[in-house]
Amino acid sequence: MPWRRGGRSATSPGAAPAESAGGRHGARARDSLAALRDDPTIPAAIRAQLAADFAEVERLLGKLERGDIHIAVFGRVSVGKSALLNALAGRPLFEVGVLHGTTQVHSLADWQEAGAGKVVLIDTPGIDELDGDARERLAYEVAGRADLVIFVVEGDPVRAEREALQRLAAEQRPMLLVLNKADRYSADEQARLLGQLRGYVQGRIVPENVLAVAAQPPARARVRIDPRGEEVRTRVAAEPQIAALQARLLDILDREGRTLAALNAGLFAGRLTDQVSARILSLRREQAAKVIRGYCIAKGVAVALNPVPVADLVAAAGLDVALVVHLGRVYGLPLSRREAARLIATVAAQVAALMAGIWGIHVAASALKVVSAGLSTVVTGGAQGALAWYATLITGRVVEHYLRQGKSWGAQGPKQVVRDIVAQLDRQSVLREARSEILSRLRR
Ligand SMILES: Nc1nc2c(ncn2[C@@H]2O[C@H](COP(=O)(O)OP(=O)(O)O)[C@@H](O)[C@H]2O)c(=O)[nH]1
Ligand SMILES: [Mg+2]
Repeated sequence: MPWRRGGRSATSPGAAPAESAGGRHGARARDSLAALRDDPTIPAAIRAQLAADFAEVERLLGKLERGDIHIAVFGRVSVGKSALLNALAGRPLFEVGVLHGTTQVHSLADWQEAGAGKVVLIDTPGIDELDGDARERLAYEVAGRADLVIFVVEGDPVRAEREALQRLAAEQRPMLLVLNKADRYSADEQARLLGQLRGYVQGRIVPENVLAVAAQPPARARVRIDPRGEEVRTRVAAEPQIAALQARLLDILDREGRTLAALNAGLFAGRLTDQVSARILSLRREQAAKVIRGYCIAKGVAVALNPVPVADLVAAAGLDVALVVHLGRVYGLPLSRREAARLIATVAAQVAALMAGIWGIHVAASALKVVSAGLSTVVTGGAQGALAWYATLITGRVVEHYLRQGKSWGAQGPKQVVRDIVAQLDRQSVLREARSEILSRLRR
């Protein structure tokens, strides 16, 4: 007879779910998922790149809405994962004894209680059927979906099992560790094995969640004497011994079911948020690099055509409100022209201090050095243009840094930011690239 959830009115969702921990967590998880789904600042390109994850967002929202709980079994091939799910379901939903199992999902409608969702059982292939990489992917995939993982072993865990246990526990996935085929062990052996398993997962799985079961004990032979006095042998299917696991699962589902589902959805939303922000950042970096380069070229060519005294170069290169406003848009932090002008004044002061003050002459000399023979106006202009390019690049990168920190210079202040960025840039190669780019444009 399949076991059922429910029967405890205190946990029925009608009983002020918003007040319960599960309800609160659920609401928070729903909010973060909905925020991801509806965020208008996530570019379409990123939504397309992460299409599968955004589909998962929809799925999880529906699942939270219904209150479904997903339980997955996990473990080596032939430990009895499918048999255990069948025993829990009370009917043969999953094929037992197949060597190359696949991931299979069955919903248990008859676990349904009024208002609460389904319990969904997920069977997985054995982890040692696959090569190492695939095993890892699978571990991640299963763990990423299930609200609760039942890790099944049939004895001392082998290396592959220990690795998978560690990995799943590291993902903070709620987990039960089940020793199956208990019928093969004496009471003493069982106690010893359970002790070992509990020690092994100490700090990761609480002792109550490490249990012994017999999902499909072998049929027993029964000998009967018939009326003629002859022995008749029959095989009697043995009942699964899973009462302890059922009780534990019911308890977990009743008390924490909604919290588990919310935790799972929350973990997913957190991971996806991180991924989305990483991608947005790299997309913005790419766009910003293009914008800055565009301004470097424009500025470099303009200065090359109208060479200015070196002293004016910084001002000419630095006072570029348009660049700053443009970068603000790339980073989704719009800047007014006035704000941009103030920002530029700050940056220009620092860049000027570095360029004109300490090594202004040195930079100018190195920019000019290569072209010392037969200086034509165009070539001199090219060298000056290269300096303007260099200053624009520094300005752009510094402003980008400021924007990335959410319009802040951070603890070190603008001076240090400018110094760091100047130190990151390979001056000679920037000047070389600038010169050749400018000259090629001038020749055109
Ligand atoms: N002795 C014993 N055998 C079991 C038990 N549970 C499952 N088996 C057997 O173990 C084998 C593998 O079971 P299966 O559920 O297909 O394992 P899976 O690969 O982990 O899904 C089958 O032959 C089952 O009959 C159990 O509790 N005791
Ligand atoms: Mg199986």
